[in-house]
Formats: sequence, structure tokens, C-alpha cells
Amino acid sequence: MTYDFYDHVKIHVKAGKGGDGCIGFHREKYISHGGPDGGDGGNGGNVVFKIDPNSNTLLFFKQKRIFKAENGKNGGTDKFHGANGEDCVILVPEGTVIKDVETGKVIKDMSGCEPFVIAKGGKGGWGNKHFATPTRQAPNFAKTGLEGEEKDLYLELKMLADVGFVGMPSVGKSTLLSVISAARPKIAAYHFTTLFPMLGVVSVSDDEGFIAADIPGLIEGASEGLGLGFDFLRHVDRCRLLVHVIDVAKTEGRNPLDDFKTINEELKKYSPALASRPQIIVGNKLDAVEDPSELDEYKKFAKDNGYEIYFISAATKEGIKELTYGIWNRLKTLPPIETYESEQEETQKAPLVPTDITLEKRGDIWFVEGNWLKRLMTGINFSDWESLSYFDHMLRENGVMNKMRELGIQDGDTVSIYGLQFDFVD
Ligand SMILES: Nc1nc2c(ncn2[C@@H]2O[C@H](COP(=O)(O)OP(=O)(O)OP(=O)(O)O)[C@@H](O)[C@H]2O)c(=O)[nH]1
Ligand SMILES: [Mg+2]
Repeated sequence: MTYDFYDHVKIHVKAGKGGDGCIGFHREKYISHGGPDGGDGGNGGNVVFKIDPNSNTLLFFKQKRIFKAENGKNGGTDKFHGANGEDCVILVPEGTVIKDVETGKVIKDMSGCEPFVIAKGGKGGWGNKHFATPTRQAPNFAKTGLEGEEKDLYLELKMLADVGFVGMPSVGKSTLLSVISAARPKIAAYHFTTLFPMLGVVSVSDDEGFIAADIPGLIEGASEGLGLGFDFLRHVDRCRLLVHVIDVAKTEGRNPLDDFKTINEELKKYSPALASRPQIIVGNKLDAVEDPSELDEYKKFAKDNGYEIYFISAATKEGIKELTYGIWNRLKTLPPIETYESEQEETQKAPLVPTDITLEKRGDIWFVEGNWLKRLMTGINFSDWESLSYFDHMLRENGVMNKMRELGIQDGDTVSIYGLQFDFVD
């Protein structure tokens, strides 16, 4: 079954590549050898997630699954700095949880947060103007821009509601939402009238209130996909309180307590954590109860099992005020809405000595890689001669230069170490 309500989707994001640094030399009419003047490349644009307060589905992603930020422009001669690439901003509804497809781990929960950079643009490369030094008047190396980060992401919308309505179809969940909030969900006497979740803001006073989520009804076998299955339970996953609605008028001939137990069994199959969330029981359709003494059975059940119970008529609004305050008071005793912590682990530490140098010739260039080198590179300021000398020193001292020679690099060959290109001179 497909509905026009999109709440999970897989997308691909790619940040921009940094622009390359330029190798340039200053030329003027009467000056034969000017200094190096190659400018830096611009940084690649980031891919950024931002909350859109006006959206409550991921429908937008039905049309678009690939998002790319702009590359940085290359540096030019005359110290010309390449332009930075534009960020790619992806708007999502609040409550969108971003997971890494590869690891299945949560990267970020877009709940009440600032825009979040999910993929960083590559840094622009330094132009050779940075490498001018007294002893190296005409540096012929520049840094190429680094690649932007690239990721496959899984987006899952888990609405931010304090209270979630659960129950069998047609017990009156949507009617209840319509009388306690300004939301106008569809209401009808057939099953599965509600096809997608809806939020409503419930005001308790001028500046106090809570958010309630109405979801499609559940039936026995939802865990096996019957009815609308479990598809929408993710939206009550982080609710602080479940309002479990039963039909005490037995409109469809079922015993409301059997319904209550059945739904709780299904919730347990979906998630034991959700099933153990605090619940209050709401006996709806009080207006249609002929013999009020029937309610005693439900009261006793609630008392014996430690539940609060309210009897209401969503149709006549009887008991609605008491229920609203009851929910509000209960919420005050409960912890705030859960937000998901990032499960990303720190990147592994690189070794202290270069045990893992690899060399590969692609075209005319030797690419040298390894964790140790990568770590060394991040600590070097390539615009600073001392820092650059330290880099050179470290390569020699740790036998990397020898290793490169052993592996076949010769004087004059072009070497690239994580974007830093230079001619090999031992
Ligand atoms: N007599 C009476 N009927 C009610 C009451 N509340 C809801 N109903 C009726 O019950 C039927 C189902 O109501 P809904 O609010 O659509 O039920 P629901 O639980 O949202 O149903 P699904 O979305 O299908 O799961 C409608 O015909 C409502 O008019 C009530 O308090 N009294
Ligand atoms: Mg409904």
C-alpha cells in the first residue's frame, strides 16, 4: 500500500570538492622572475540539514534522492582565491532522524536543533604563493583540493509528540483529537479512516500545552502486517505517554478490555520499550453506554493494573476537560521527549609510526597513503615554512622517503600525499 505520506527514505549526499590551489608565477613586463603567486582553491560546499517548521512529511524526497553541494573553484594566478562552493541545504520536518545506511547508526536527530552539517566540503588546496620562502624562491608545488564527504543516509520521521493515541480502528481517536485541538483529522464510521499520522496542539492555558499524535488504528496481527501494520508506530515511538482509547459503548460488539489487551500485545511485538511507556485508558463513547454499571468492570481492571482511567464522550465533549488536565498533570511527572543521541564512534586513532604506507601510480602521479601520513598531514600548516620543514623532516626521519624510493619513486617524479603535490627530490 502506498499513501501520500512519506516517513522514511534513503538518500545520497555529496559535499563539494575543494578547488585546486594554483601554481603561478608573477610576471611583469620588466621583471623576468616574479615570485610565486598561485592562489588558493575555494572550499567545497557542505551538505546541511535544516528543520522546516512547515513540513510534516518526507514527501519531497519522493522526487529527489541525490543531493550535491557545489565544488570550490580553483585558485588562479595573481593570488586569485577560488570561490567557495555553495552549501546544499536540505529541509526536513522536525523529528527527522538521520542514520548512516552503512552502519545503521544514528548520526543526528533533527529535533529542536540548529542546522547540522552532515557532509563537509573538501578544503580548497593552497596555491603556491604560500610556499614562497627565502630558500625556495620558486616553489613548484600547490595542493589539490580535497574531496567532499559522501554518504548514504536513511531518514526516518519520528514525530515529536508528547502523547500518542493508540487503539483499535473506529474507537474515536481522531474524534478525540478534533475536540481537544484545532487539528481536523478525517472521521468516519469505517475502519482505517486515518491513513497517516496527524499532530494536534492541545492548549491547557495561554502559554502551556502539549502535542498529541493521532495514528491509524491497530488490529490483532499488526505485527504480521495486518491492517496498516506497524508502519506508523514510529511516530509514537518517542511519545512520553500513550493514551489508549477503547470503545465502552461496544459499538462493534467487541469487549473493550479484550481490545486493550490485544493492542498491548501488538505494541510489545513492535517494541517492548514502547509497550512499557506510561499509558492511560480512555473509555470513549460514554454517550452511547446504556447501563453505567458496565463501567465498573473497566474501573476495577484499571485499578488492579495500576492505570488511570477516564470516561469521555468525544461526541458530546463530556469529560474532555478532565481528561485534558489529567494528561497535562501526568505529563508534568514524566521525562521530556526523547531525542536520539548520535551513535557515531570517534574515528580510529592512527598509529604513531608509519607502518602502513601504500604507494600507487595513477597516470604520471604517485599517490602515497597511510593512516600515519594522514594524521601527520592534518597537523601541518602548509603556509608556514617551519611547519613544512617539520613535515619534510618527519618524512625523512621516519623512513618514508626511503620507503618511497624503495617502492620505485625516482627524482623528479610527481608525488601526491592527500592532495599535496610535489616533485620528489631526495
Ligand atoms: N456515539 C459516539 N460516537 C463516536 C464518538 N467518538 C467517535 N464516534 C464515532 O465513531 C466513528 C469512528 O470515529 P473516528 O474518530 O474516525 O475513529 P478512529 O479511532 O480515529 O478510527 P480509525 O482512524 O479508523 O482508527 C465515527 O463515526 C465517529 O463519529 C463518541 O464519543 N460517541
Ligand atoms: Mg482515526
